[in-house]
Amino acid sequence: MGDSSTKELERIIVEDDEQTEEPPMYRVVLLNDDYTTMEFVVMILETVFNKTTEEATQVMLSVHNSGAGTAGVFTKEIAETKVEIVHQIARQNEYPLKCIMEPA
Ligand code: TYC
Repeated sequence: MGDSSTKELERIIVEDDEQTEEPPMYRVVLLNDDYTTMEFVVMILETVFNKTTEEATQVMLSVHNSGAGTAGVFTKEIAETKVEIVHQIARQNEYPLKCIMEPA
């Protein structure tokens, strides 16, 4: 194969890679506090982050014991929406529960 067709193959491969590039992902991290109930955090993890009760309980306990923990990893817009929804439901229920997002 000639040098120019190798270059052409490389160009096609690079172009293909660029077209299939994954979007940047963001981790939504729940923060511990002393006032939000464990039950409420489990409910949030089940309803907003689609976790089973067992998974939700594990994440909640990990946040409770270590200060923070991952609720999930999402594209930017979905992560932003989930953070807003958590804060909105927490506010409505007068809990100080906070979560943040960070590049995954
Ligand atoms: N620390 C809280 C308690 O003892 C429970 C809790 C867990 C709160 C996780 C927030 O993100 C959190 N009631």
